[in-house]
Parts: sequence; structure tokens; C-alpha cells
Amino acid sequence: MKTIFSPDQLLHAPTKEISDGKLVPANEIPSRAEIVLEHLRKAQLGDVIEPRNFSLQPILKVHDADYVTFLQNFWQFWQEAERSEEEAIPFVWPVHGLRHDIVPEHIDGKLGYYSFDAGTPMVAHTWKSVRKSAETALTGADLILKGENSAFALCRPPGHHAHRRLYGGYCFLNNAAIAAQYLRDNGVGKVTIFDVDYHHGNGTQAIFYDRADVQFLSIHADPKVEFPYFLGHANERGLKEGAGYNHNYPLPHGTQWDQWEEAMEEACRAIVKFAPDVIVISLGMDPYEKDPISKFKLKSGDFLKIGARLAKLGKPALFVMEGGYAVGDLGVNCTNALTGYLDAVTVST
Ligand code: OKP
Ligand code: ZN
Repeated sequence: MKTIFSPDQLLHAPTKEISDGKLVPANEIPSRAEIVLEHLRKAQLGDVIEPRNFSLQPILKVHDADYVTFLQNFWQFWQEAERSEEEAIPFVWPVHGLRHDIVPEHIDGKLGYYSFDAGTPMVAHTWKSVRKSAETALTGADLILKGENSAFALCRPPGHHAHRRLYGGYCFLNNAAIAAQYLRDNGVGKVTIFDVDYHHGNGTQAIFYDRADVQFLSIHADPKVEFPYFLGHANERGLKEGAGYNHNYPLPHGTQWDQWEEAMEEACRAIVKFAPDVIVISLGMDPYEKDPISKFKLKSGDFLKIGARLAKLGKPALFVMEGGYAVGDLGVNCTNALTGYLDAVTVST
């Protein structure tokens, strides 16, 4: 399995984030990608290649143009506002009863307009990194289109919380959604996005909520008690043509493998019924027991089982990295998911 990654994805490197009412050291840090690379190389998973360049067009199929322009020009706005801070954090949002129809001119208004949390700082090179991260996913999609059975897009920054015109949860461009849309636009009939990250993939869900050509499934901590709090309940089943094509499996804090696996089996039944041509896996390693911001109890060995179960679905698979913050064990856990997949594929085909 080839891995796609660009060193430019390391440039987005905020040092802090707002969490639990205080500024704390950032969790979504560049070394996450480096440790994954190191372990993939050690395991000889396959070649590591750089993403190719893409026009903005495949990104603009998923994200609104004004939002993309905002991300692109953000640092210039920030400097024009004579901000000396190196990390920008929003603090006011157009929630219930406030207006959404006028985009503010002031940088603080724009930051709030295009975000949904205060935990996702923007820095000088954010755009460069997030564009490359999306191109990493797109290059993975290209490999699948060329006939590879699987590929690993080592995306970082992650993407699954990003909506069409909203950033948050460390995410700016929705890498998995951009790849899925690109597959659709290049002849793939039906795509499943299966999100196994600890957090609900609210952005991906929202992007495809009214569509029947892209199925979305997510196993995650119950939003009643976990970020992102405002989406991810079991009764969100899709709208219009998309009705019935969205599946959420919220689970309680403390969930261990047996319970997680039950949800995965239910999700796999829905995937088999949908019969996708390609599966995009939003691969988060944060259901891990030692994850510093999560409360599930999966063990390192459980990621092998996740990979093996995905292989049994028997479809081309594009793995797109999302979360996972126990940096010391992230390389092992990610490698386990991918080798678990490869070993099972070899056996069954
Ligand atoms: C991104 B991904 C906890 C604060 C939560 C946001 C978490 C974003 C997770 N005190 N901050 O889904 O791994
Ligand atoms: Zn997560």
C-alpha cells in the first residue's frame, strides 16, 4: 500500500489551543505525522510518495469559494489588522438568532463567521498545509482510480469536522469528502465514507447529508457528552435523496472493543447493503485507551482487527488519516490498522 505525504503538511504548527477553559499545549501537532511515517517505514508498508499538484477545482466542489478565499488570505487579513499574535483564535459566532447573511469585514467577525469552535488556531502557513493535506487525499484517490486496491493518505491537518464553509476541531478542508467527491467526479458510482475516529465526523455528514451517492457512517463518542456536541446523534439519517444514507453509532464514554465491534458489525451490514464501489475510511486512532483527549478503551491490537474487518468488505479502500493524539503510540496504532487490512486482503483474495 502506498502512503502519500508532503512535508508542507508540517507547516501548520499552532503551539496552543483553548480547551476546558484554558490555553493548553496543542494536541494536533506535526510530530503526529512524523511518527506515523517512521513506523510505516519500519513496517515496510510500501512506498511513500508526495502528492501531486491540483487546481483548486476539486476543493471547490466541496467547499464554498468565499470560505476558501478566506482561508487563503487569512494571514494577510491578520497582518493588515496589525495583530502581533502568531495564532488566531475566534471568539464570537453567529449562533441562534444572529445573522448569517452578511459576512463581517473585520477579521474577528470573519474568524467567527467561518468557524464553529475556539480550539482550532490559524497560523501563517495554515493554508499551505491544509491545501497539501487535501492534495494528499486527492492523490490517494488518483491511485485508487488507477486501479490500486488501497492507499493511505497521511492527512494532517485532519479534515472530518470541516463543513462546506466552517472550520473547527483542528480541521479546515474536509480531506475525506474532497477525495470522495473527486472519485464520484471521475467515474466512481457509489462511495462509502466510514469514519472510525473517536469524534463524530460532523463536517463529512453535513456535506453529503442530502445525497444518495455517498453513504456516510460514523462510530464515535455520544455527542451528548463529547465534542462536537451539536451533531452525531443516531436519529440523523439523511435528508431528501439522502434519507437513509447517513448512519451514526454514538457510544458511551468508556466503550471497549466488544461494544465498539458490535457497532462496526452493524455499520458493515449497512455498507454491504449499500454496495459501494470504493470505501473511504476516515481513520482516527483516538478511540485508543491512552488517547489524551478521548474516553474509549481500544487497545493497540484492536486496530489490527479494525483493518482486517475493513478488508473483508472486499472493496478498494482509501484510508485518510484523521485524529489520534497519543503521539507515542500513534505510529504503532496506525500501522496496525493498515497492516491488519493488508494481511486480511492477502488471505481473502
Ligand atoms: C479532532 B479529531 C477537549 C476539547 C476538544 C476538539 C477535539 C477535536 C478532535 N477538552 N477539542 O476528530 O480527532
Ligand atoms: Zn477525533
